[in-house]
Amino acid sequence: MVLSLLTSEKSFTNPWVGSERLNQIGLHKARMRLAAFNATLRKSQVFYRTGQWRKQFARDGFIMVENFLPENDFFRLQKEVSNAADQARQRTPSENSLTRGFGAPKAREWGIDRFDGGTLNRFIHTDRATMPETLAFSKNRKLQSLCRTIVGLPLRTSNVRIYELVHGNDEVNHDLQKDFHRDTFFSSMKFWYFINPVGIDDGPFIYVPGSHKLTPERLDWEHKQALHASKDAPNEIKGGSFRISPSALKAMNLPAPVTLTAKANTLVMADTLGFHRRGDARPGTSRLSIYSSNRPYPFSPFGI
Ligand SMILES: O=C(O)CCC(=O)C(=O)O
Ligand SMILES: [Fe+2]
Repeated sequence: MVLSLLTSEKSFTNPWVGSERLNQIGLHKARMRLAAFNATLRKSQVFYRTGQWRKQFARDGFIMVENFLPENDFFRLQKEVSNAADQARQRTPSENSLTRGFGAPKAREWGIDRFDGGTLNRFIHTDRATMPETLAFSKNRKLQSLCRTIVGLPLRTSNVRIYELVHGNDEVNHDLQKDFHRDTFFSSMKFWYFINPVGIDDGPFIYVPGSHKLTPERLDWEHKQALHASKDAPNEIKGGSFRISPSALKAMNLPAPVTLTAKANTLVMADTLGFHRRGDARPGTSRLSIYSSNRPYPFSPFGI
């Protein structure tokens, strides 16, 4: 249906999104521009007082807020989240996966396991009865207002989850999230609030500052990708989460990527329209966080 052009559909297997003729005349760029315009309208409706972070986010496409919670609150939360992760591990020990690409979610009694190549993602549901600290965190006012600033939409409390990531061996089964990419054609938000420190061996988040902006170079690159994807391209490209090589990044006049190693009690929030990846890691290391994302309807001007 032609109307799929006005949805968040990103896959070039869709006959309209992936139409070669329409992409030749700039369809993909037009969708990106229209979505960016709507995101700007949404953000202009936000009156929360997060000035410093708003400016940084607008400039870089990400923010990193250290000492996010007061120390005592953090320690209580850390205890609760670590317990939840330990319990999940006891009930379902983490395994290795040799299946290539993105795996299907597997339901567990405590949440969901899903593999990216050899990397295990565990999402643990917030149990209202036994996880009061996690619940309080998902309703945190500073967190809520930061989300509104960034995507111009509120954070859904029910979508906030405990997230433990366990790195596999990339030489055995490659994790596609460890290649530079942007998630989709419009701005969306992801955050990780780190419960434990993330060192250089733990696969820290890596982001190219300023790469969320639709510069002429970027739009030109997007156009070329879209043309390729609308032809006979491999599934990875047709999927619409375009990947980019380090040399192509340099050619776009973008600054060097920054590796966001983090102390515990640090919030990292990013617009995943910018180029990013999961850092390389020593197999078996893990990252424990509270996580959420908001991928809004891209063509709505209203930030309700
Ligand atoms: O886990 C990470 O550090 C980033 C993974 C990623 O690319 C994403 O969640 O969009
Ligand atoms: Fe991503």
